[in-house]
Amino acid sequence: MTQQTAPIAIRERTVDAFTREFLRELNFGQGVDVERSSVNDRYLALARTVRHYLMTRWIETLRHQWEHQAKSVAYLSAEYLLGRQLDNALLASDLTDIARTSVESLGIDFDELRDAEIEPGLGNGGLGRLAACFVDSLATMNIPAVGYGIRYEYGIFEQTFVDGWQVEKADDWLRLGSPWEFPHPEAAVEVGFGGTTEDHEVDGEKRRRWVPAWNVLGVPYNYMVPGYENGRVNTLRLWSARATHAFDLQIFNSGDYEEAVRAQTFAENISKVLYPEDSTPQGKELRLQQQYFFVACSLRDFLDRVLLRGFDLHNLPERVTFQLNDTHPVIAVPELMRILVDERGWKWDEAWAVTQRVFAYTCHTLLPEALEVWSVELLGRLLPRHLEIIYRINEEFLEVVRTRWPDDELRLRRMSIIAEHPERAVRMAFLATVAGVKVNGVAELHSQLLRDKVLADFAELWPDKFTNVTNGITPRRFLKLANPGLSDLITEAIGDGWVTDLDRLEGLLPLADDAEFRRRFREVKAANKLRLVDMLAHRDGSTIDPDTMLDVMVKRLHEYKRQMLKLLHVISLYEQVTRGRLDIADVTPRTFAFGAKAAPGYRMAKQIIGLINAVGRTINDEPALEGRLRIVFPANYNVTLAECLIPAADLSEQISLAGKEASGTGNMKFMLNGALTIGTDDGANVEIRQLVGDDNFFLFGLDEPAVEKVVAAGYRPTSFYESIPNLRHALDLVARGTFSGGDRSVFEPIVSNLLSEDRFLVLADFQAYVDAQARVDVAYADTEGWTRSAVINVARAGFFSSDRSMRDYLDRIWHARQVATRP
Ligand code: 8GP
Repeated sequence: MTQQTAPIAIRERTVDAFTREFLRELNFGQGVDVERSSVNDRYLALARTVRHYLMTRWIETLRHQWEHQAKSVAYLSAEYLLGRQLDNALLASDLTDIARTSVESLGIDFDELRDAEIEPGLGNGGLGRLAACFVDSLATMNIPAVGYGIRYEYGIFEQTFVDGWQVEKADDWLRLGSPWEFPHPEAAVEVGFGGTTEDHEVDGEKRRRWVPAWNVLGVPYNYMVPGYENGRVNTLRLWSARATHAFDLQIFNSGDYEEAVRAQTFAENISKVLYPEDSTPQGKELRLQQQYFFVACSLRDFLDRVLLRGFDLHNLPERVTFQLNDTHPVIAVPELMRILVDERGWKWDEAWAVTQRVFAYTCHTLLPEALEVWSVELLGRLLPRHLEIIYRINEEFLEVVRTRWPDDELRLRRMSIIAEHPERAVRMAFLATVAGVKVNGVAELHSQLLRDKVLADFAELWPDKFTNVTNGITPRRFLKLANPGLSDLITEAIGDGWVTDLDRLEGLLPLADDAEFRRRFREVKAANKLRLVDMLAHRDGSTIDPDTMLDVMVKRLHEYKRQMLKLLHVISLYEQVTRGRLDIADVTPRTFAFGAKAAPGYRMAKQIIGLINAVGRTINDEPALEGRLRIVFPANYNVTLAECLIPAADLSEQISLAGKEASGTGNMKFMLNGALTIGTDDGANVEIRQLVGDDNFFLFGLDEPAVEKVVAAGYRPTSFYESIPNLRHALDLVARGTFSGGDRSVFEPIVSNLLSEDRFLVLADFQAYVDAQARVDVAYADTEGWTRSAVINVARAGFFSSDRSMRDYLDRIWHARQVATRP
């Protein structure tokens, strides 16, 4: 090879140089001049300018990675909920001020350009946003890593409300072009589907092979993942599906245009749209296609392009860990076995020994219905060779179980990777557990429940396989970017080291007792509320009163998260005030904010959205409540809205039924931004409360063992309905059609579900919740005490940095090392 040329040096970091570059992009990239450019032209030019500054670092990082061949992390995730890129790229490259001055010197509104970006919503909720925080931390911590996923043409649907009901619109996020992606069609990878398997001979040895019936191409699109001011830019590689042949010219010439492009449409459907499901798998063929498509491309990419030519794959475990983000990528396990055994001619045991050491599995749920299974029929049809391999893995695994527990048929059936009922199906979580070098839950309680319940048999067999890594969030996006006011205040007090070492927030603890600091802390909160008022007015035309307590519940709409519990509390307040049983003067003025998307096929969740909006209309129109109680429910909750809402919040609602929320990460974002939590003993709430102490957290409700007991004893929701008058009155209001123009049928499914089944014990926890809210009111009335608690929350939030999560993954699972990339 000839001597490598150094990448073009980093451009001058001056306003003039930036302006020249920006104008060049506008002129030569967009073909317009400043005067005639649209906002989108300007946004694209700005984004490309910033991109240029990062480019050198990206090339350097890739070169460094290639030269060192250090142990890497390959994060396999079907979702990355990235949020807007421009702000983050500006922050990472420390160009925000230069860019602003430059653009404004041309008479262009900088903030308008920042707002022009359509966020890439390539994820549903917690799981996808976690992946985005993790890649940010990996880059910031100088860890050689690559994120692999799918470039969905349509991300999570755009939520709109029509008469208060959710109506979904396609999220055409690429319609104006994305300046952040780098397509590499020349590096496309071919992936097979369907067909048959057969024996054949290679050098006199019998081997199995797969003869797929059809193929698609995976085209990689690279995205920069800039570390925070550290000169490193990692890569996120998302795959887009294309047909191997654009269309059949002969059929086209014969006039059957639709048929001629059928194969193309069929192939491109694979990466067309993100499944909008959160916490339930959708057993759709297309989804399995998506999963296999992206992991097959990613493995191929890593083995053929990232590794040096001639790399001895026996050493793969020293070179990479493929981290499986939930079960979506688990089909990578039989795929690697297929590559090693069928394509490379390895002995089964040899291949399994390597495979078992390169995968690790993160589980993100506790809901049994969320554990993915694929019917044997479907898997065998789409991936026949993989099914054979899974059978063999299972056979050998069951042998291990049999040896350990002879004559325990029941256990064998419980642990088999293949379920027999209601249909023969592959349990992907079990496959991941058998193949993974480690299995982790995402918060202490969750990991404990995985060990004790969901995967108890496996934990008994392999206790050392199980570990915990509590989730985290990136302080770059969720404090530095989202809350500049608080960031500045913190930096003034303790310096700016917290941005990459969040534990330093502890330094704020003494300031909780400093009246002047608390005053300024409140000033920041008040300013953030005004910013939110502005945003909501612009975005939805809705108004909120910034002088009220902002009480926020934002997350996916799911019964286990219990938006209904909060709503019943609001309805109850309304009922008591309008019936004259409660003096409005005694009610703490509050704005109740909701943000939530429901899976399009989840009827109860959509009903609940309808009810929140209906109650909102009624309450917000009630003159007696003006300035005292108000509901806001901005449509289409996403990362961008979160970045504005969370910094303005006073109270964070984390009220899932104990034992159901694996971790939660919103809870951490609120804490970091100085909101107090009202929450159950669930997920990472447990750890938040341990860190801030009982005085700075509003705990309520049944804990997990108590929930188990109530359920085991035969839970009767009506007993709570009958014995708690305020609960009865609130539910009766809904039942009588108060919020549906007198029509009782509209919300009847909600009422009857709560009274008959109430799977998530809303009624059982109602009184405890109301009591806790009363404690919130008392605490809030003491402004200084409240602020003190808020400061303590921020000061204790260091543990929840995703940098800490990465350190835990490194120590407990990956054993990769940080490497310096700076030349
Ligand atoms: C979510 C969990 O519900 C949430 O508690 C956690 O914070 C987040 O993952 C990140 O760990 N789980 C899912 O989104 C999930 O299970 N999605 C579907 C695959 C089932």
